[in-house]
Amino acid sequence: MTVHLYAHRLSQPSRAAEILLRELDMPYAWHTVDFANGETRTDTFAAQINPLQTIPALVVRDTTANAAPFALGESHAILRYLCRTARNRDLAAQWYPSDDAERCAPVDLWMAWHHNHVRAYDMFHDIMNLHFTLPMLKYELQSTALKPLQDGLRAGLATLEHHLGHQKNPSSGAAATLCGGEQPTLADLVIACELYQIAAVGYRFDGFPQLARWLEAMANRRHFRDVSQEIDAQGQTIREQSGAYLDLAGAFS
Ligand SMILES: N[C@@H](CCC(=O)N[C@@H](CS)C(=O)NCC(=O)O)C(=O)O
Repeated sequence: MTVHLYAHRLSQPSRAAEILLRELDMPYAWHTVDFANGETRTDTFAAQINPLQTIPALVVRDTTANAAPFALGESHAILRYLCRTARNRDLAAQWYPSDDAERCAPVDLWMAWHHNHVRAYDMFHDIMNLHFTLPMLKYELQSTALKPLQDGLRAGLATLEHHLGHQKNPSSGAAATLCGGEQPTLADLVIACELYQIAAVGYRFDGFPQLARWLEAMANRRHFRDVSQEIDAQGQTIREQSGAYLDLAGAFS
């Protein structure tokens, strides 16, 4: 049985899936999908990998049996599937306590919340567009394109800050986690991957100290760090070439 991950390191939900595979110590075959150039929109991809035409996508192939491969799209479904099938049950239960309805419910809650309140305000592409394709309109677009997204995300950041401030700190002295446990869960993972995307280009969260500490703790996990190297490099390039025209560091101070 081989798990194949179709993904890209510059895609937030792709990184969440890859980080989890590593955290759960699950072997996997990696396939880079050039989503920016339409590879997910090809007939082959839709027919064989993911009819929803997005990454990440997971395909589990059993080479010993004649069974059709099991294919799955949507990062949240993939993350839950990995936790449900991982050999190391204790480790999987830390990320997604599926046998404990009360502990699992807040993980599901924050995962559901993530798509509408954090992912919806993805600013990375607008920053890239500002920088690469519309150099003469940078200042104007900062206010028309980025400001509404920043304002939308700020409300979500405030919710997270308030929530984290009311979570008990783990006995280890580490940063609080979203669902109150000693270890992060899938909820922490999906939201951290999303926010890290804009941290990579220089956004800081100084006005949200609990959130900043929580994100730093997530970003310092070994697998998170390793899988984030490409987004770090991409973010740095954009940051260096953008000069000071974008107020990234001060936007959430
Ligand atoms: N809700 C989906 C979102 C996936 C998504 O937006 N993936 C982007 C890359 S970050 C993609 O595949 N885009 C290709 C396209 O839209 O053609 C998930 O969580 O998996």
